[in-house]
Amino acid sequence: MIHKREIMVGGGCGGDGCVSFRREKYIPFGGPDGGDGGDGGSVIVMASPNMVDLGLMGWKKEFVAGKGQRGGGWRKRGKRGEDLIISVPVGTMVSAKADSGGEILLADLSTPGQKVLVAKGGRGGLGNARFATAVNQAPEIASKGASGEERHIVLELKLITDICIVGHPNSGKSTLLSAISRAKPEIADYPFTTRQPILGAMPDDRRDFIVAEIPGLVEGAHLGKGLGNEFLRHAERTKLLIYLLDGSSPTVIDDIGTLDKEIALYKGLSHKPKIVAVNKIDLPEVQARLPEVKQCFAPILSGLGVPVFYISAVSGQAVLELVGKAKGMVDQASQDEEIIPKAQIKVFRPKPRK
Ligand SMILES: Nc1nc2c(ncn2[C@@H]2O[C@H](COP(=O)(O)OP(=O)(O)OP(=O)(O)O)[C@@H](O)[C@H]2O)c(=O)[nH]1
Ligand SMILES: [Mg+2]
Repeated sequence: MIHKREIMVGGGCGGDGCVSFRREKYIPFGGPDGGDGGDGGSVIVMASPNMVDLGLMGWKKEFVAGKGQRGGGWRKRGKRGEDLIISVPVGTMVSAKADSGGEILLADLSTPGQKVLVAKGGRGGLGNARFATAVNQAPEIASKGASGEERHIVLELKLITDICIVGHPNSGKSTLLSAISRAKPEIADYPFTTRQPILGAMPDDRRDFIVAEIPGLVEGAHLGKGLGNEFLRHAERTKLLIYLLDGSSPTVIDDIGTLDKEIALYKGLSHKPKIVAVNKIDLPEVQARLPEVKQCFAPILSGLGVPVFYISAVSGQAVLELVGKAKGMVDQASQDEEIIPKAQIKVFRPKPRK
């Protein structure tokens, strides 16, 4: 899965203006009638619901929109150049690289169909008809079409989800995702089966909730270990985190600490609402240790206001209760977001270069 791409975009050149004179029988000195050139097309980046990966836009590095056509006689204006639309997944942040090396956010394409113009086409040149004056009634000049804007653009995908399941490798994230959503991820008894984020839609009467599983986190993930923080970026814009713990892990009590540390160390994740789910309680050895685990977790988690569920993703035990709570917390988080408006993102719209 490709999360970040850098591309060059260029607006199309404007078409040149035309030098032409009206020549008709019985109309001597018909005058200048050269038309203007058409404007160049622009490059537009658009969020498409059918895209899930920036890799799907191909490996082209340069995207240039169509040129405007030359003007013609009879004051005919040249045809406008075709716009070039680049489709990207919903959740793509579009920035322009500044000369200083920094990045300026142009748009956060968070809804399907949302567009941003990233390189404007050049204006068409003027035909000689425009240059006629009382003193110069037969100008033989026309202007050239302007070149289009050129920019270095950075596209970064950060998935927008309602729920994100995080956990150590093999804890049962894919099994839980397939139990609660329509996704059919690969499930296997070895770590790192899932190597890229997987999205699933969880149906509900009102709307589908979008659930994601990100690959297993190991200690040091925020520093890039294991499959690393490459994927934690996709948890940045979720409304709820489900910490999924493997109940059969001999270190289940410590596991929650290491998992939480990785999440807390990654920017912007520590304040997210969370639910803890201890998985695989269908196994007899997990059942045997359950009272001890509960005794340990209950006081800490209730003190923090974090709900905890003891579930089996395989048998479905307590999964419905977990889902009910998760949906409620997502709704609450959405309402809170509406009350506290998001920090205003400054959108720069630089003027095209002359
Ligand atoms: N007994 C039991 N086994 C489970 C349960 N949930 C998952 N498993 C098993 O645990 C193993 C790992 O499950 P996955 O769903 O692939 O785990 P994962 O967390 O997605 O693993 P990675 O993608 O490799 O990080 C598989 O053999 C599953 O069958 C459960 O509730 N009970
Ligand atoms: Mg998996």
